[in-house]
Amino acid sequence: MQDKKIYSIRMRAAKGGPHEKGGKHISGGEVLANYEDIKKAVNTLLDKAIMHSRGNPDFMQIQFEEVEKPVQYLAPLRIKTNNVSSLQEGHQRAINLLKKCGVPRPTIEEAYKLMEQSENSGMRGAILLNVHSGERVDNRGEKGVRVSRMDWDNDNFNNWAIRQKIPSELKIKEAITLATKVASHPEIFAELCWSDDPDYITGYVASKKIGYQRISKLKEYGDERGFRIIFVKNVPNIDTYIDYLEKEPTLLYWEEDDDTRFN
Ligand code: PML
Ligand code: MG
Repeated sequence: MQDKKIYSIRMRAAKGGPHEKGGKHISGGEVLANYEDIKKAVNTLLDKAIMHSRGNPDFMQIQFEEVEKPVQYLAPLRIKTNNVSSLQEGHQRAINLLKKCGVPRPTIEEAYKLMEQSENSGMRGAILLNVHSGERVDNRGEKGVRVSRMDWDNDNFNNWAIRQKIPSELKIKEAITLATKVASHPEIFAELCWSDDPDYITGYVASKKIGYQRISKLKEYGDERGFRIIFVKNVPNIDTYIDYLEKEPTLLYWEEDDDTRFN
């Protein structure tokens, strides 16, 4: 893939009209592909959105564009699954992991307050929180920041998944790809995420320090509220984060030798 042009293919789907006209977010997706794989990528994204547990979309946009910046290649974060037996235990585990990443307790409380206050069931992107003050810093409102332009070759992911004894599911591939990109920014402390899909209750806390720590229960079945909170260091220009998260083309690549799993 290295010598060829690479294209970013992105999809967003909503119900009740486009997102910007108040439609409910149904699905979003990202693929990086060679020119000859664009058709396959479009189909993958179409499939993802067309039969979704959040509902059938009546708006969908799939776009592609050439990626001009050089691609950064990253090894996937090491992975651990934390099996918990209740929602409360799940969140306690998440809080402890965030503390391990250096997020102060008051900031974690601010993050939870923000999520509790949110009536929004259709947040598409991530919230960026200042790790020191607990203040939201992205100014993106309901839209949040969409981490974009990243992917992981299916075969390489499948080999990795077999080795880790993890289901070879697109959802997991996408989540680890995104979390690895986020965590590789030197000034990002941690990420906390759970899905907005009503039939998916596993979430995670991730960082370079703790790896990708899945937590088997972070919400109840049927709940359509999902969140992604990225804890960032205080920097003079927040656009440097946003630019990295949205624009830096990133591909994951796993080699058996750099397998550092510890579960
Ligand atoms: C999402 O669906 O938006 C996020 C899924 C996060 C958890 C994936 C996993 O590790 O099972
Ligand atoms: Mg979703």
